[in-house]
Amino acid sequence: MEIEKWSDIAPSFIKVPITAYKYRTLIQKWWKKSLAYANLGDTNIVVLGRPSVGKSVMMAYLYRESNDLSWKLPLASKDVETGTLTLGDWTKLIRVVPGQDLTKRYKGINEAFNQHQQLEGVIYVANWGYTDVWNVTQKEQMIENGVDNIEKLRITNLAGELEDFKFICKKIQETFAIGKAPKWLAIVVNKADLFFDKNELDTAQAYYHPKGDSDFSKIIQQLMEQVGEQRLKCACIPLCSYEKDLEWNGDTVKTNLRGEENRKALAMNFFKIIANF
Ligand SMILES: Nc1nc2c(ncn2[C@@H]2O[C@H](COP(=O)(O)OP(=O)(O)OP(=O)(O)O)[C@@H](O)[C@H]2O)c(=O)[nH]1
Ligand SMILES: [Mg+2]
Repeated sequence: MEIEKWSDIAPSFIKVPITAYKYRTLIQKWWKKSLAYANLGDTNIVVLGRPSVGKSVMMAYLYRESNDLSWKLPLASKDVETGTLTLGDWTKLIRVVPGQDLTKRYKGINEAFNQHQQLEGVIYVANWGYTDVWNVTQKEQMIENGVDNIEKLRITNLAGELEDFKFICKKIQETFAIGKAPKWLAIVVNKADLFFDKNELDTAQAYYHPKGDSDFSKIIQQLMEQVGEQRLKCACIPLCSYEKDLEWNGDTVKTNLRGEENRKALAMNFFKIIANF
């Protein structure tokens, strides 16, 4: 379903201006509903990904909470975070599974995939290797072990992401065997502000593309072969939830989104794809 080049989504790179308001009404309909009943309900959409890839910040952005002046960046999540999003006449219950706390992580994954009856979609958050490490001691250890610049950090993160994604795909595959399968899988490639360059965006797209030939693409293809391509829709989507430089051992990658309209275009593209699954 996804044909657009990532660099064609953002106004900065395209020659003909897109209809900026094309999806306006669609966006207006997304909001966070009262959490009053949320903790009781079954998960419709589960958000997964390694620690610090930006899951909580992404949800705050999609809920438009992060626009609030009093909003602060969250710390590492200690528990599953529940929210709801409404689009038109449907409301979806979304649960974000924390990356760091292994017990809570496995519990969250197990609940969404094995216990709940209403799982429709899986959002796997990735970020092209631009992941910082929450734990200071772990960070120092990595630097000591030679991961001393951002390029090396990216390589380490991408390897970790492959393993993590493989594990999640195995879980998804198992849901098909027990008749609780989700209908779609979205790979959100977050922190696009750190690789917001025409070539790098398109290189990242090729890497995460369901039909590509990267190691990541191959994991998706293997899953599709196992479950049947018609039974699980899949797309990868670039996003920026928050603009921030990435600093690692004195090496810095600057946030470079070149204007708020690019961020909006990415968000609109996200909503368009999710709404059409
Ligand atoms: N440049 C940039 N940084 C981001 C973006 N989104 C998140 N970050 C950074 O990534 C950090 C981690 O984001 P979180 O959303 O807390 O990460 P998480 O995936 O929820 O991590 P866990 O709670 O450990 O599972 C934030 O504190 C920001 O510094 C983004 O779109 N761009
Ligand atoms: Mg979190």
